[in-house]
Order: sequence, then C-alpha cells, then structure tokens
Amino acid sequence: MMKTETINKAYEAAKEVYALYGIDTEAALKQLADIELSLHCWQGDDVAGLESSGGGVSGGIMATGQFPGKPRNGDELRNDLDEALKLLPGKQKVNLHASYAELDGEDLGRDQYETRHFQKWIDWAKNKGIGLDFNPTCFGHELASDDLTLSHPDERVRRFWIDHCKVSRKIAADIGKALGKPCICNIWVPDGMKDMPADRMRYRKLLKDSLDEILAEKYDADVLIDAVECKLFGVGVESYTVGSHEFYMGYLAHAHAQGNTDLILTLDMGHFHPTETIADKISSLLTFYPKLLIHVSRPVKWDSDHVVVSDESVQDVMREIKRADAFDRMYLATDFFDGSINRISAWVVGLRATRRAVLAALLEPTAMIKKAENEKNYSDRLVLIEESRNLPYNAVWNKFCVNQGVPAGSDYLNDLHIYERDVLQKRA
Ligand code: RNT
Ligand code: ZN
Repeated sequence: MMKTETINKAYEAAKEVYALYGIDTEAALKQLADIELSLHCWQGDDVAGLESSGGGVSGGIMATGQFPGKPRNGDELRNDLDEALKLLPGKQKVNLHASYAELDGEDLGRDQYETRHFQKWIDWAKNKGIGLDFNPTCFGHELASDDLTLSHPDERVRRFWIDHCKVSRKIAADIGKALGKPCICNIWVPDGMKDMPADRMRYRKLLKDSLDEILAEKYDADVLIDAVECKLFGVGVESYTVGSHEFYMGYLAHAHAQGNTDLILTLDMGHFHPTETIADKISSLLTFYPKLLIHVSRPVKWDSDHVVVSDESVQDVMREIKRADAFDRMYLATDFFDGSINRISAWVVGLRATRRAVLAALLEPTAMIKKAENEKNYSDRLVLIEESRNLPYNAVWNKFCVNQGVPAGSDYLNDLHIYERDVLQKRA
C-alpha cells in the first residue's frame, strides 16, 4: 500500500516542477474530476448480452478468453460494474447495448424492445446518480448472419434492423429523460463482405436510405444525441465495409445540410489502417462539427479491442483534444473486450489508463509549446514536447486517486483479488 504521506510529498514536488512550465496542477485536478468517461458494459461478459436467445458477437468483432466468473444475468453484471466503478476516480457513465435488454421471458424481437426492458438499468443508474449511453445491437443475431443489416438487399431483413435502430433511439431518449442527462445513441453496423463486392454502391445507397429513415424522427438534444461509427474492416469482412470513414463523413455532411445538426461522428481507435491513428483526425472534424465521440480502444495489429493501456496512441489522442481546447466538445467512451483476464480488472485498467492519459494531456505545457511554434522555434518546440512527455504526471494521478477516495497506483489489486475469491469463483 502506498502511504498517503508519500503520495502527498511526491505531489508537492510535481506541483513545483509543473509550475516552472506554467501549469497549475490544482486546476488540472479540478478539470479532470469533471470529465465524464462512458464505461462500456460489454467488457463485463465478452459482449454476450442478456437476451435468452442469440446474443454474442459476429460481424467481424471477436471476444476471446475463458476467465472464470462471467456474470450470468443482469444483476451479476451490475454487481461487477459496481465493483469496477468503486475503483475508478472521476465521473463515469455506463454504455449499454440493446442486447442487454432484460426481457423476463417475453418473446420479443429486437425490433420490439421497449424502454421497460431497460428499467433495471435505469433504476440502477438513477440510484448511482450516473448517466447511461446506448447502442443498437446489429450483430450477434440470426438476421445479421449475412454480415449485412441496414444495407441488406432483402427488404425484410433491412426493415428489421431499421426498426431496431428506431426503437433504440426511442429507448435512448427515454433513458436520457429519466436520468436528466443526454443519452448518446451510437449506431455501428458490421455490414461488409469477405471478398471483393461487385456492387459497392448498391449497399452504400441502402445504408444511406436506412439511416435517413432511422434518424428522421427528431428528439430533443437534451435527452438524445445520435452518433454514427465508421470502420475500415473486420475479421471475415476484410474486403469491404459499407459504413467506411468516407461514407460517414459524407453522411454527416448530408445530415447537417438537411438540418440534422446534432448528428456526430464516432472515431474508434481501432477502425483505421494499422499505422493510421485517429489523433490527426480530431482537429479536422472539429473544424466542421461541434462534437465528436471517441471509442477509446487498443488495436493490436488489427481491430482486436485489447484493453486500453497508457500507450502512445491514447496519449496522442488526449493531447490533440487538449491542444484544440476541446474536452468539452468530446464524448469519450471505452470500447474493448478481453475475456482472458479478470473482466473487472480489464475495466479498471482501461478506464484508469484513459483518464490518466487525459490528465497527462491536461498537464502538458501546451501554451509554451505553441509559443515556440508561433515563433518558428521548432527546435524549442521539439525539446518542450519531448520533456513534457516525461513530466511527473503520475504523481498528480496518485494525488487525484487519493482526492477521489479510490486506491492509488496498483493498490486496487487487493480489492480485485477479494472480489475474485468471494464472488467470481463462486459463480462456477
Ligand atoms: C465494432 C465497433 C463497435 C463495437 C461495440 C460492441 O468494431 O467498435 O463500437 O465494438 O458496439
Ligand atoms: Zn467502437
């Protein structure tokens, strides 16, 4: 266990160093406490969902691993979320998928889901004073087995998914109303093809028509924010993705021109070429659109959705947001799934890494670096960028944990071990 006294001493020293760079660590701690991260529920059960039939992944995404103690119902999943949330400093929301509906034996299709099927989630969130986000689930279903949903040429299949997305928006809006916080409803469809399509255009036109219909109904931005998530490829759908980056860039321009100016784009860190990062895209999008949703993830050689750690790509994304002074224009949501380790540890590591990267960015002496650039002092700029990456932000992070009443450093391991022994192992 780290002693609070040690943490405080290290913090005071760090504070002095940062002051030399014109950075007020107290202000950064305050700002960090207010930044909301949306914790994805689907890490908790390898994207299985709570429906009695179907569920699970398909459409190019995959969760692997057999770590014992996977939750068997909504109550166990919420219990696990409670445990993770206890170990996370700062504000969190929880991000749901439609496949986490609790139908209690009712035999309904996803196109017939209603808000009442999420009542337990709403009550749970209300009780905790947190917001919820939402996603239609256009995968893990027999009608998604062609890897085509909103762009399916069969009108019956396409209709099913259109209706599913429509009810999802309605549910999301009700959630936003019930919790007094806008619910982000993010549409991602897996649609694509394993091998070279002969008619790329056809599916893209169908996807556009489907989205037009889905998004036609207006909801108040106080309760619902719609987002669309682009992608490059998935396993089994390597040759063609209908909803590519260019497709959704175009769609966004189209929607905004039609007056749907609340629609936002989702950039998932794993959805581009393996050497391409999303950091550079942020300022481009913010030049034209007021807000942006980011799926914080860690692709390992492909969109593998590994648990987020403090690597260069996450740091880069957060630095770009800081440099654009845009944390208030950003919705930050995590998106990864690893069933090979304690699933609660995955949440805690990933969310803490994300928030720590936000902190490191807030502490960057951006004004100094920009000044060097404005004066065309590019060597000074490089020196400052390099030094600022190695400033003692972790001492400030530990102080943040103490302030927020959660274990600092890796001290939360003990809590995880106890929960694993007392809860997870008993689920066998
Ligand atoms: C898939 C997308 C999408 C999903 C979740 C489950 O590649 O990233 O966001 O991971 O909706
Ligand atoms: Zn994603």
